[in-house]
Amino acid sequence: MSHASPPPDSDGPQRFPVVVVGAGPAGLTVGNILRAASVGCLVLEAETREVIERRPRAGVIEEWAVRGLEKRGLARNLLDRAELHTACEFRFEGERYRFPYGELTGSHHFVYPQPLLVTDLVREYADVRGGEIRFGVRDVALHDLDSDQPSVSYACPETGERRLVHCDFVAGCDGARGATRAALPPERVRIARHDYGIGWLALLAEAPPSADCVLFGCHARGFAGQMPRSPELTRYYLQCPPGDDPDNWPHERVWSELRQRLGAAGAPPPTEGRLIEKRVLDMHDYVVEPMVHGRLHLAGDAAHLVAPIAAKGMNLALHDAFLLGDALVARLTTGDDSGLGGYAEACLRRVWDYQEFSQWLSEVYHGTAAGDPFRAGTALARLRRLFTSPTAAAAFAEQYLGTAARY
Ligand code: RFL
Repeated sequence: MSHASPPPDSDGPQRFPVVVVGAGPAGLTVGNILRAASVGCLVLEAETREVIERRPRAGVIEEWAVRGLEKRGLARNLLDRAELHTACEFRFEGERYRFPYGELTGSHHFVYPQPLLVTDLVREYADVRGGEIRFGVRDVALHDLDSDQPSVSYACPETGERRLVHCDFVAGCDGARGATRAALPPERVRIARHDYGIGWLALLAEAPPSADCVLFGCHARGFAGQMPRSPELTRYYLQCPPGDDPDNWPHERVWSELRQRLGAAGAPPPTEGRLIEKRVLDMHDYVVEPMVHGRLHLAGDAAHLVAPIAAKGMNLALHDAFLLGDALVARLTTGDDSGLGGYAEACLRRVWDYQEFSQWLSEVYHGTAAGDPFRAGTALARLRRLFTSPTAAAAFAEQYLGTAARY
């Protein structure tokens, strides 16, 4: 079996040991791990390179994930430029409560915008490690996944002609709206889904953060969050009805709600700035089980979505990618199948743990605004417990940072 990438050939069928569908954090990390072991790999991406390098999304990366990137030579810029966060602040009942998770766990969060990470990963994959990548592909289709000779076809962006690529394995890393999940036979797949019945208006403001850490405002008007992204850029969230129209949220209304929901004694109000992103996210989670069908292995949002309530999605995507990349290398270089055999189970333990934490945290964030005095009472009890019980605080910190010794 050849592990080298074949020369680009625009016409006839091609062969790569691995085809990765999707150039997000998961797909590019898998690709980089494969290339570091000289395993041939083709990444197929629906968007252009410019689009994937600019798409704003996540920012909070857990320390174990950064160490995983570092171990694979993928964290140089991140370690130079990311901000380290060691605390967050809850605001409720008009007061501010700082939660020093760094002191409780000895671990911290890295704040590094997802587009910068994707830019680093695509440069390393394509320009340094010589990985093949095709941007702008259309209509990706997977074939013969339960044979040992699967293939992937796609429409070429320039000519519209269909191209066929033979491979040994397909990595489905094409996110929540991709094509690979649909290739799982419906009778063999279980999709567990949870809808929160809540929307979040996700905002990016050209303004410095009003505090040096993440803020969670648990308010009777609804949740508000502040996530610093850089000295000039801040992400804000405002709870809103699911399916709300972002046009219902003009500049004045956004800043007025942020001031009220994040307001607390002695706290400076949020610094206003131009809103460069404004979209409504309907909060939902799903988990696809199994994550594997024949020669197809799903990773990241293609396999499981966690609403951004606890900032976990990209971390899970990286966790999957580390396991899948290493397992494919072992299989393709030494014939060792054990990593692939245990892949889904090893991913899903952390996935379900993070899902449960997101649900717990959702009630903390949204319970006070549920219009139900009972839920408001229990949400406030959960919040107060974090600041009165060291045991509860330690457990929260462990879940927030993903530092449990075992999942
Ligand atoms: P991605 O990043 O969606 O990448 C998938 C790639 O596949 C391409 N694609 C296709 N390519 C070929 N053919 C097709 N048919 C294709 N369909 C799609 C897409 O163009 C894309 O390039 O998935 P991946 O790699 O699994 O990574 C997942 C993360 O992006 C996601 O979980 C996070 O962004 C979630 N998330 C956060 N996660 C964190 O860990 N920390 C955070 O602070 C955090 N903040 C967030 C977030 C997600 C957000 N949104 C937009 C839901 C904040 C927000 C607002």
